[in-house]
Parts: sequence; C-alpha cells; structure tokens
Amino acid sequence: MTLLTDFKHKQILVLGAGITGMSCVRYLSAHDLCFAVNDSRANPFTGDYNEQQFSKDFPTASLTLGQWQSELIANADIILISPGIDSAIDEIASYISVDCCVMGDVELFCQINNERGFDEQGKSIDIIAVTGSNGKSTVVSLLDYLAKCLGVNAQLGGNIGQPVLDIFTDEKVGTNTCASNGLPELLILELSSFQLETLTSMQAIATSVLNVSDDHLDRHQNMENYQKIKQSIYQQGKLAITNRDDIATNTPNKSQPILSFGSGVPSENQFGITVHDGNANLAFGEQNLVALEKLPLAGMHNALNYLTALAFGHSAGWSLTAMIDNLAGFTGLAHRCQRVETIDDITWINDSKATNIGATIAAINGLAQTLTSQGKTKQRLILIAGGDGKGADFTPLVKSIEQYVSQVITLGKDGDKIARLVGSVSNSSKVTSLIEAVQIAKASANIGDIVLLSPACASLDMFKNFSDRGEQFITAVTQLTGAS
Ligand code: UMA
Ligand code: ADP
Repeated sequence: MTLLTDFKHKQILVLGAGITGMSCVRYLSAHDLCFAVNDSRANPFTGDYNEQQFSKDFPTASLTLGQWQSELIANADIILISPGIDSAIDEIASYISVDCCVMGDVELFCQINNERGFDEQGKSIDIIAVTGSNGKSTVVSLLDYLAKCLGVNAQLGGNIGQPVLDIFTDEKVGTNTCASNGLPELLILELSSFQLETLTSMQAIATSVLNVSDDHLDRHQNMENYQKIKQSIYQQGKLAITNRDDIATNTPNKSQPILSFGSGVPSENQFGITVHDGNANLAFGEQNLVALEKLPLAGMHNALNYLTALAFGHSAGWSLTAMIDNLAGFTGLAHRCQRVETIDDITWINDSKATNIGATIAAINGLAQTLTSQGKTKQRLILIAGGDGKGADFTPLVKSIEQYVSQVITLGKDGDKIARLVGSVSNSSKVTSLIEAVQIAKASANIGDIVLLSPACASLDMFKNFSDRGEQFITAVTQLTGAS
C-alpha cells in the first residue's frame, strides 16, 4: 500500500496554518484527502487571505482557529505539525494518542520521495541538506545560484521560506515549471532545528551542520539537546560535510565518509584557506582556487560559507573550475551585513538577520578588521543590539564587544540583559525604539565610524520579522542621514 492510499483511511490533522500548514493543506487537497486544520492563532494567514477564502478554496476541510482543539488532536491518526509549534507543550502533548504519527512537512516529503525511488516508474529527487546556527540561507542560496550557472535543474526548499511539499503539489496540478517532467533533479534543502525534530526519513547525498552557537534554547532547553538535534541530519545522508573549526559540527558516526572545511590550511581532500604573499585564498588540498579579495562576500564567516558551498557542489559532482568561475556573481542576501547607502560618511550596516549571538560575533569580528586609524583618530564600531534572545546566554558576546565595540545601544525584550553584561566593558545606552537607536548612534558617530545593527536576537518582540526590522532600520537611517 502506498503512503497516499494509507492516508485515505486516516484522520489527518494539520497543526498550524502558516506557510508550512498551508503547503500541507494544498498537498492534501490536490490528492483528494480529507483533513482538519487547527491553529492557536486567531489570524494565522498572511496578507489578505482569510477564513472565507480558505472555505472557498478547500470546501471539504474543517478549519478551527484561536485555540488548540484537544478533541481534534486526540482523534488524529496523523498530525502534520508546523515547525514553529512545540509538540511538547501540554495543550498538545497530553492529547496525542499513542498510535498517532506526528510528522513535519519535510518528513512527509521525504517519505513520498523515498517511495518514488523504489517505484520503477518514478524517480526520486536527489537532496543536499544544510543546517547550522548561521549561514544556512547564504549557503543554500549560493548553491542555488551556482546550480543555475552550471545548468543543474535544482530547486531551493525548506526553512528558506519555500515549503517542500509544494514541489509535489505543483507536479500534481501541473504548475511546476522546473523540468520537463515537472520535477527538479536536485533539492537544495535548508533545515532548521525545528524541522529536524520531526525528520528521520531523509536520504540525502550530503548533509552539513555549518556551525553551532546558542539559538532557540527556549524550545530546545540546553545546548547538548540543540546540538544533538542538529547532528541528527548526518544519519540521514551519505556524506557528512563538517567544519574543522567547530567540533560541535562533527558527525557522531565515526565510519561515515567526511569532507571537511575550515579556516586553516587544508590537507589532501579538504577545503580550507591558504595565505600566499599576504593574500588569503580558498583552497582544496594543495590546489589554490581563488583569492578571497576577488569575492564579494566579506569576512571569515563568508569564506567558510564559500568553502561549504564548494564542498556540497563537489559532492554532487559539479566541476570545481566551473563553480569558481561563477562564485563572484553571487552578491549575497538582504539584511546580512549589508551597507545602507548614505551621504554622511558614516558606514551604516544592516545585519538584521543576526538573530543569535554567533551571527553578531561574526559581524563584529569581521567588520573590526576593516576599521583603520587616521592620524590620532581611530575609526569606531557602534553596535545596536537586542530583541528576543530566545533564552540565550549572551556572555560569549562580551569578548568581541570589549575588544572592538566602543558603544552599545540596546533595545527590545532582552536589551537590558545585554546592557547589564557589557556595561563594564563598553559605553551602553538603552532605548525603546529603533528610530531612537539610530538617532543616538548618529549623534555619537564621527566620520569614518561604523554603526552596525546586529541584534543577536529575534525580532518578534518589536517587528513582524527580521526583514521588517531591517527595512525599518534602512528607513530610519536614510531619513536621518540622507540617501546617496
Ligand atoms: N504558531 C502559533 N500557533 C500555531 C502555529 C504557529 O502560535 O497554531 C506560532 C509559532 O509558534 C511561530 C509562528 O506561529 O512563532 C510561525 O510558526 P509556523 O510553524 O506556522 O511557521 P510557518 O509560517 O509555517 O514558517 C515555517 C518556518 N517558521 C518557523 O519555524 C518559526 C519558516 O522559517 C520557514 O521559512 C517556513 O516554515 C517554510 O519552511 C522562518 C524561521 O524563523 C524563517 N525559522 C527559524 C529560524 O530560521 O531561526 C527556525
Ligand atoms: P541562517 O539562514 O542560518 O539564519 P543567514 O545566511 O541568513 O543564516 O545569515 C544569518 C546571520 O548570520 C547574518 O547575520 C549573517 O551575516 C551571519 N552569518 C552568515 N554566515 C555565517 C557563518 N558561517 N558563521 C556565523 N555567522 C554567519
């Protein structure tokens, strides 16, 4: 019996009606399956979409909003749970029956994909999968860019914002433009720790944990647990791509084939960095690939992102030369250490996507290398940070701030925590809005200084999301300083 035939006899509940939940709804509906949907939010939809439109689009599906429905949860045989929902909370966990199968959308996608691999008529989609605390979106987007340059029929999916089930839904309803048979050859998959919690059936060509630093500890309780969830990606792939600079990215399976990257000089069959005549290069074994100064993404963290993408491409059989030829064409993603255009000779950097301490440390350390001294005046780095810390311990930030930051402006739910920690090593001021933060930074910055928005926190306490925070920063900076 196929998975879908089995589903016809089951009570299916979709928990969550956000991006993921709605992709499950579209998939189930395209395959004529009956299901119910429950979201604890009164209005989980994006844009103008609403309950009336939902009823028109999916007339046979029942939709309950505003609170968890214990009866629906208790009666479900299959629960398709969205990543943002913690299935361990009492209102859900205590009602799930022992026979119920709780899975995420990526798990369902992988089960269907594996089934297609066994079926001689069908063909499964190859998968490369990336997780880690930081750099996921940059690495998968770079890989997607390279795939396009090299003529590989690939598609991005997962935490980057493109739910994977849409690939099979689009094939079913005939809207996939990707390939002649309606499917991509390769899925470049970004996975969050939330998605990995419900994933066991992926069979990827290669997987990687890019790095591990404090994040989402409000959900995963402690670092040990968080690291274990991240490392569970390795048992679901053939090749493990690991970071030599971060032992937390090692695979627990000692006999698994490994390809590694790191900031040191690479040994044979490793990716790394070499320095010749003062110039740093990306390298593979003894082979120098390209000088870092020729590539647009700055900082050691981005050098590592380049190396990871090359390692993944290599594992998929792409030519190293062809990848290197195209590497410089990828200019990065918005809200990741991007310069705001102004005319005030102060460098304003929008790094709103820095939602954890690892990203903020990478930004501070990277930008500090660009600060220079002119005569007696040394350029300074002013940091704007704070928001929802998601239970993180901010202590590791202190060293970088003490070394490189002359003033910290804090805001948001956990702004006080940061201010208390750094108060003894740097000037700090607390504000209640991003506009105020920009005003204070402008008042104290001199020509040549850098003002960095790199919050080390999620944005949801004050903004719709990290993009909204980044856009509001750009608007405030542009209004106050004038655009070029
Ligand atoms: N929520 C409720 N009640 C519900 C359902 C959700 O309160 O009934 C809350 C969640 O706790 C969460 C929010 O609503 O705060 C959104 O949760 P969701 O699971 O409905 O989110 P989706 O809209 O389906 O988007 C999810 C990912 N969101 C999360 O994991 C929180 C998106 O990643 C992802 O792009 C999308 O699926 C497609 O795969 C976003 C994210 O912030 C970018 N990810 C985190 C990160 O990168 O750090 C993990
Ligand atoms: P993710 O998808 O994992 O959140 P992004 O590529 O969106 O990663 O980048 C998020 C933040 O992390 C940005 O502030 C970016 O500058 C920073 N960053 C990117 N790559 C790395 C890395 N390899 N190590 C540390 N920080 C990084």
